Amino acid sequence: MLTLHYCSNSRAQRILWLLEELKLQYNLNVIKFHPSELKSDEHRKRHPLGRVPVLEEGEITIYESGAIVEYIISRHSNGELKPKVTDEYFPEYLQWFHYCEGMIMPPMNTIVVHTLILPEDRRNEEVLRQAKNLLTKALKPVNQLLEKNKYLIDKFSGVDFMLGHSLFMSNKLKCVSDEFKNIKRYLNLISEREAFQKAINT
Ligand SMILES: N[C@@H](CCC(=O)N[C@@H](CS)C(=O)NCC(=O)O)C(=O)O
Repeated sequence: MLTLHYCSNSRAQRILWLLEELKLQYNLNVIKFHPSELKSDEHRKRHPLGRVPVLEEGEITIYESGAIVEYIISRHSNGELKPKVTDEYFPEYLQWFHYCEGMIMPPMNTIVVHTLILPEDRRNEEVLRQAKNLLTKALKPVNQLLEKNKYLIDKFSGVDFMLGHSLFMSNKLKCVSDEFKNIKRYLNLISEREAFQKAINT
């Protein structure tokens, strides 16, 4: 049985969304987004940094949201949600899958730190301005991509759980300007999915 260690409003939503789309059976362990639970000895045994998401299956414990998405798709999706290596969309799949943690999340993390996490007297306006600027630049090619594609690659795929969710988080932080019309259209599209709604409302 799969067990997902989960916090609301976090990257763990990516995994819950995927489990729901695939209609898999799973246990959900909801953890409070607070050091008392995330940094507990119990949770640090699963993730040495005390973070989410973490997935367990039998003796296997795996963290890093991208690795978890790949693991579930490889072992539990019956060939769905990922192009074959010989498929023309395979390179695009890899690129946009990794663009999420590589290009979107670093400035997003800085924005979260300097708007929500640090006490007000330690927030830095200049650092925040640079991070917002960087995020806007990183979103531009995604907006262009969505000019030609309904989903992030030709079909609904693992990229949507990763990059798609990071677009949702960016928008929630009010970092997707109205000029990114294709991203807004895409966010409306994924919002119609029942599995996505379940993930963002848990
Ligand atoms: N690259 C990791 C990032 C994991 C991560 O930073 N998760 C955040 C929630 S979105 C967390 O657990 N933060 C708690 C903390 O930093 O104490 C992944 O994709 O899984």
